[in-house]
Amino acid sequence: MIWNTHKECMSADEKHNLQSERLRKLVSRVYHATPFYRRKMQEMDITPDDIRSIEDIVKLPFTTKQDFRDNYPYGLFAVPMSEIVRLHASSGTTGKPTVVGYTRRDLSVWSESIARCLSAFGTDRNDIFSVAYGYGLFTGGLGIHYGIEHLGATVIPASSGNTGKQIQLMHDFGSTALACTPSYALYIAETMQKTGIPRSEFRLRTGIFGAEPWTESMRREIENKLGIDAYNIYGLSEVMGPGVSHECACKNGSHIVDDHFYPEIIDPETLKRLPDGEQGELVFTTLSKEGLPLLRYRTKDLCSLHSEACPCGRSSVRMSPIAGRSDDMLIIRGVNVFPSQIESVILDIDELEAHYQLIVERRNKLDNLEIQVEVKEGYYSDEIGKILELKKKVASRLHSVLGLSCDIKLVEPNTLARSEGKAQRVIDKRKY
Ligand code: DLL
Repeated sequence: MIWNTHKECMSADEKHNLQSERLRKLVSRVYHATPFYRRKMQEMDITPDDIRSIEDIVKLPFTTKQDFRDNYPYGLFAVPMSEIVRLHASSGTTGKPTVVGYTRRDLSVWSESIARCLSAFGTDRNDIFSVAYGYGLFTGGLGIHYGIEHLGATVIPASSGNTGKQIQLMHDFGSTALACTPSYALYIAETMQKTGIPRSEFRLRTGIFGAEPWTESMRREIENKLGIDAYNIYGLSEVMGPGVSHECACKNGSHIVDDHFYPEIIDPETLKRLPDGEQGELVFTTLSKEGLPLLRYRTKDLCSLHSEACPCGRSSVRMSPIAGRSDDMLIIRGVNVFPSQIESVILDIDELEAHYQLIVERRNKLDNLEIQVEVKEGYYSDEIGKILELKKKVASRLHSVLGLSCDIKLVEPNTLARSEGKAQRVIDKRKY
């Protein structure tokens, strides 16, 4: 089913007019309400009058995660705090998180976008959704939650973790849809098989998976193991959260909600816009957001855009699956991790050397991050108690910064391989 036929199946002309009008209003709004953008536009010698149609978007400045850091926490907001009704946050490149704020109207656009996704997945008000994305500062749980309510379906706010209980809830409450990261879905599937409860006692039909990259082979594995139809949902906190794009029954790329989020692909080196079909860095302009409107936000996600007609009838531009990132961000169990965050924790601990290595692998279907770090001469001890104590300290500091537990392996001084060029800090052994 199509949730909003008028908006999702617009003709190219109608879409062009709507996007152009929204862009004009947006630029005028940020110019007057956000000193950061006014300054950037003045530096480029442009005013809102230079922006007449959506094609003029290439004249506008880019926004990056660094800009969030420089304006932490609320410097990019375009409304007074009295208009902001919700905050979320995601990982920044160092200690400080990226803070995002929503007005009441932003939340309603968000719910509308999610309702469009869920309809495209073939779910409706008769469905019962288990939401096993994390609730809290992460946008996954609450974002999808309110979209499900907007659809009129039933939501079970299970949040992530406690897999045995997840399975019991899905079984007893008759969940027909599961929303979580694809890697967690695989783990749930395996645990489900171990419980011995026959598949016929579950009503699960649909999976809503995203927040991390996954491949067709992973989709097949999840679909076979859980006996469901699995769909991709994409999004990022800065732009809104989940629901920026979604697959439809054709599973041939993800439709971008492009009346609200205008996509471009650029070459990450030259910053020049690339034509449809070419892979590059995905950039979004939030055409209607009030709280935190963004001009040309560089997502660092690599993919391509496609605007040929889709048999489902939606006329929105589609994006290919994310092929990688143009920065070093890792996604571990759905949590975004920058190696620089780990480095700054290590450098802050007196007993540790700045020599470390991160090893990411999938154990038992779940991502595992092992941090190997050298202990300074003089602090390394044969006494098990002392080493355990240091390990506990490192683990707890890292947990508070990353929001993720990881395995810490303290090693003797001068044992990690030294590199003669770029240090290879990250060994990612996962196969998607
Ligand atoms: O992960 C929002 C989300 C929640 C999307 C639940 C889907 C489902 P952030 O924590 O800000 O927001 O992380 C955003 O995650 O730039 C991508 O690199 C990656 N990502 C998100 N969805 C997908 C996906 C949420 N479907 C970052 N495929 C993005 C591949 C994804 N990567």
